[in-house]
Amino acid sequence: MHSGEADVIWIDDEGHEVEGRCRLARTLHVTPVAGDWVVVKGERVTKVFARRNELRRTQTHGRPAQVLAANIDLVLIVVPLRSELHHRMIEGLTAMARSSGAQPVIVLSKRDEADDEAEVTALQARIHELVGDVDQIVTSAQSGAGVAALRERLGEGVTAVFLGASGAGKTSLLNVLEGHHELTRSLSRTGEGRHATSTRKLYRLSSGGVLLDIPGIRFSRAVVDAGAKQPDFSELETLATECRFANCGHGRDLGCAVVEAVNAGMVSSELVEQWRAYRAVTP
Ligand SMILES: Nc1nc2c(ncn2[C@@H]2O[C@H](COP(=O)(O)OP(=O)(O)OP(=O)(O)O)[C@@H](O)[C@H]2O)c(=O)[nH]1
Ligand SMILES: [Mg+2]
Ligand SMILES: [Zn+2]
Repeated sequence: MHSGEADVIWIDDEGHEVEGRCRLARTLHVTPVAGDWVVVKGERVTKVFARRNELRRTQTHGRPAQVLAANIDLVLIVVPLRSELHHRMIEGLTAMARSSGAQPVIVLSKRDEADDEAEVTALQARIHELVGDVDQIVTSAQSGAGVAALRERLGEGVTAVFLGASGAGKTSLLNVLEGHHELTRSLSRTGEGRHATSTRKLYRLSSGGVLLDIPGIRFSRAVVDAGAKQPDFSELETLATECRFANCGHGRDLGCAVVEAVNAGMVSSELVEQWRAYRAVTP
């Protein structure tokens, strides 16, 4: 999705599925998001159909919630087996799915990195404590474990979205589901790395479903420590009121007061990262 444009998939007169980028008609009052159904006339998106549901990320300061995706049936929350458990994120993403009316499913990834079945069972029990009765699927993109079970959930007419931290293995799972070769992240020595998936992408799966691959949320350690006290963000929140756009992402947006303050050395970029991570998981 780009500003003023949308990538649209449609069926042409011969019954073939085609994909193209369309400009948005000026008269549109809703900006389409991934998962929207639209009307295209003369290569312009002229209408966005009413949404069955919206996956929303709440923003602070009474700003409108950011709609991540629409018409979602299944929210696949990808949690790698061998990492510290991101409690807040798992709870936050599950709550986000539930409040939209979509069904959350926890997808434990990288099963091959666990020592034994006991480790897997223990993690599943901890997740159950956190979020209660949510289906859990144990998978490995490397060994292919659990991929068939995942595919089964992605049948005809199902629209699903992958959510989870950057590096959790979302794109890798998509690749084994479909035999694609989308770019996956390679870990740097520090384990930090970058987002491999930089934009939301929608894939039509051979199993009949549709899967959205959304880039992961980067989590800094301080944020995810269970019970860690939330840092003081008041200065940032004040700065943010001066950004040119109300829905500023404080990244590459024009006229961003937060980025200006970071560039001027007045605010640490680490604090901004933490703040973003907090906002991303606070439903
Ligand atoms: N051992 C093991 N490594 C995996 C598995 N799946 C993914 N990885 C590795 O984990 C890293 C991150 O995988 P990605 O699929 O790019 O993660 P992502 O969730 O798409 O990350 P973003 O696009 O940044 O949100 C890569 O180095 C993968 O090779 C797995 O099942 N087992
Ligand atoms: Mg990815
Ligand atoms: Zn900003």
